[in-house]
Amino acid sequence: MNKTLVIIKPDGVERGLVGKIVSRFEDRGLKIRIGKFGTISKETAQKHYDEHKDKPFFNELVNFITRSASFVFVVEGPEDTWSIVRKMMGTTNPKDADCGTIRGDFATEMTENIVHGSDSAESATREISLFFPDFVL
Ligand code: 3AN
Repeated sequence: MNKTLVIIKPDGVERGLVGKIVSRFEDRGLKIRIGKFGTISKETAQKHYDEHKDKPFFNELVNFITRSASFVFVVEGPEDTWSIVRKMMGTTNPKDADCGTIRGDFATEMTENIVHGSDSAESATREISLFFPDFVL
């Protein structure tokens, strides 16, 4: 089995979408393996978004994801589960996201795009270790 990390970001939690979003993954046949609610620390957010540290929107990104509680969880499924989850999320910019995807159904703004999902098998391993260091992959 194969695992990936998903974050329902502060906008998704604030809008009460956690149950609906988790249900989509479960309805698809994916399993929720471990999860936690809480406000992500600045330090963890900076590590998580390290690849964007030189981008002009980096501070906005860190401030947004640390503004209130997120629901961070590990999803398990078949090979390349990260890719299944990414398709279910829709494109990064919700304006372009297809209807039927999470972003296409629940979001319109790039800055408030509801969910994060690891974008490769390597990212999934790195991000699961960052948020769940005691979780055995
Ligand atoms: P994704 O969340 O689809 O993996 P990434 O990793 O490219 O997308 O970007 C991480 C986050 O950074 C996005 N969720 C989005 O909120 C923000 N972001 C990406 N590109 C831009 C941009 N050009 N302007 C503002 N925010 C951006």
